[in-house]
Amino acid sequence: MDHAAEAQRTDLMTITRHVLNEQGRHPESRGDFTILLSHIVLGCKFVASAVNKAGLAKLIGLAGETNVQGEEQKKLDVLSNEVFVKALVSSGRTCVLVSEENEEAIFVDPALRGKYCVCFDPLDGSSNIDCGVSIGTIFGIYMIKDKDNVTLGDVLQPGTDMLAAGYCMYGSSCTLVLSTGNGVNGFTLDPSLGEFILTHPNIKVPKKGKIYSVNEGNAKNWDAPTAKYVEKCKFPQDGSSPKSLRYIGSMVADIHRTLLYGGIFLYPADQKSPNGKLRVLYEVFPMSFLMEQAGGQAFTGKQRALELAPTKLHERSPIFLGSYDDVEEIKALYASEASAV
Ligand code: FDP
Repeated sequence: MDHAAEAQRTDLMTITRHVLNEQGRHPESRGDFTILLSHIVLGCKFVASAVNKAGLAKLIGLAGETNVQGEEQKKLDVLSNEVFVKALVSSGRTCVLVSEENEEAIFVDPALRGKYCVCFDPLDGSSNIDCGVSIGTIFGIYMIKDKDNVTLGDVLQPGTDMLAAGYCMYGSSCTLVLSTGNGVNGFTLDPSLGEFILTHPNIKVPKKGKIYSVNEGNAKNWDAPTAKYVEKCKFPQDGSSPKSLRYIGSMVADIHRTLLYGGIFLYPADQKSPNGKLRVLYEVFPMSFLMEQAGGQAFTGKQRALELAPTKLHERSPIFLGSYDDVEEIKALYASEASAV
């Protein structure tokens, strides 16, 4: 019997144990973050179970409402949002919440307030729900600046102020990827234990990838650097092989693949959407934080994505993120266009 392998199988690193270990790096910490995270994990487990049962329980389909972006809202979106808002408020550790599904920020009742702010998209990739494609929850966590004067400014902080970010992907397995600012770790839900177990320690995105990921249906409206970059992916002039195209159209799934296999994910600006499509607070920032923590980069076409200073809750931004070298290439194309004008 291989005793070393056996010991590993029986010494399970759950997500709570991992975060408690991380807490050791901050001797002043009193466990508030661990409690907050355990409520997020509960929300993820609930949504994972609802997604698995969706077809059976008739949860898929329209709920007859539209969300703040004017998109059709699905029943699963509504349910997931309710679950996360309740889980976050009841943690007693949050103060301001921003959800993709709520036009206004939620200011937690003072009696239940804690020091954290959470921006989240409870169920991203909703157009994929009805056909069973992977979808996910994305979240970013900040600290309030002044507990006696809580304002919208607490959630309109630049991404560089983020304390932690993560996503949970509801796919062929349920995977939670988390960074608390000290690298990126992936945990897979063991349904028999009901626990997320560390399965992808210290994720590093390959320095250069072989995949590009973009909605090419928008190509006619792209700006010149994006169009040139995608052309280079398909017809490289340096003797390298063309890149493969993979686009799921569900940000969590496309970013998860990019983190593990490398490459680049692009949702650029175009003539129809000058600010791109993806939302800064609960899509661009958390994913950029994770990508940087994994050794990659995230760029808006103008600047490092995490340095954006959002002024509106549901603000959008173009985004290019992934392997370090691949993002360098698109940065160079934007820089040469800027120097040409
Ligand atoms: P969805 O509209 O299905 O909710 O911002 C949401 C998002 O999906 C992302 O998950 C995804 O990356 C992107 O939009 C897909 O947009 P396109 O359909 O325009 O490619």
